[in-house]
Amino acid sequence: MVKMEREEKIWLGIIALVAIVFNVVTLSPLVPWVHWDLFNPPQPKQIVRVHIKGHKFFLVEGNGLKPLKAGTISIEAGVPVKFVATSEDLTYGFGVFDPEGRMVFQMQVVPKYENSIIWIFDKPGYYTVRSTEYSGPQHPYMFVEGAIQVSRGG
Ligand SMILES: [Cu+2]
Repeated sequence: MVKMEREEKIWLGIIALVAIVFNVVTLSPLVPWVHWDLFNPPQPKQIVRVHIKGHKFFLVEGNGLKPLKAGTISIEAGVPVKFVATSEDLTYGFGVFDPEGRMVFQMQVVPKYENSIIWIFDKPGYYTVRSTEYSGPQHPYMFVEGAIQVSRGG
């Protein structure tokens, strides 16, 4: 057995302590999403499918695509909604911004893949959709003001 110096033992102890503390903190209810991730993920009451192609956002309705405009997506506050975003060509971002312009969430939209996120809006209002991943010179125009109308839950 290799004989350890006193400092080595101390460092080994610190590393072990950091590992234990890290695991306890990341699995504890101190992190708000741990409960969802580990125990009971909310069941979405509504699924919103968004498709992106040629630097434009569309709402998927049946087998058709409807260009995303102000108020195209209607949601109730307090209801878990699953957003499924797909891309036909490039990697984009699907970012949602609240009426004050703050980002609420965003996800990367990788082509030929169902990218999804479940979200519960807590505040009514018109939310803006914007691409949050640079996708070429047309990227800054990937911006639909007030695309999501969140109404007060019943
Ligand atoms: Cu973009």
